Amino acid sequence: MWEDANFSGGFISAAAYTVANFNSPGYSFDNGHPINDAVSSIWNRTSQPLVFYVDADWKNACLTLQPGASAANLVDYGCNDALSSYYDQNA
Ligand SMILES: [Ca+2]
Repeated sequence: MWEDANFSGGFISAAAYTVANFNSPGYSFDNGHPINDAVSSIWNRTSQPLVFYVDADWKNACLTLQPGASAANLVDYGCNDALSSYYDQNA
């Protein structure tokens, strides 16, 4: 996940397939900025479909990314600088 559109700016490689709340210790971009309400582009490099949510605890789904799929600009999905959790759809 990146802080800016087109896979640029601060970056975090999220190891877990499920994160309930981005507003948690350790969830910062590599530039130190918090990721909560700040993600602008995503590439799903896992082998599972991931659902991304505007609120913590998997509330208010915004988009689903299949394995290998990406979203270059979350403005296109209506949830730029808004994501707070994600979930492995097959979990
Ligand atoms: Ca952003």
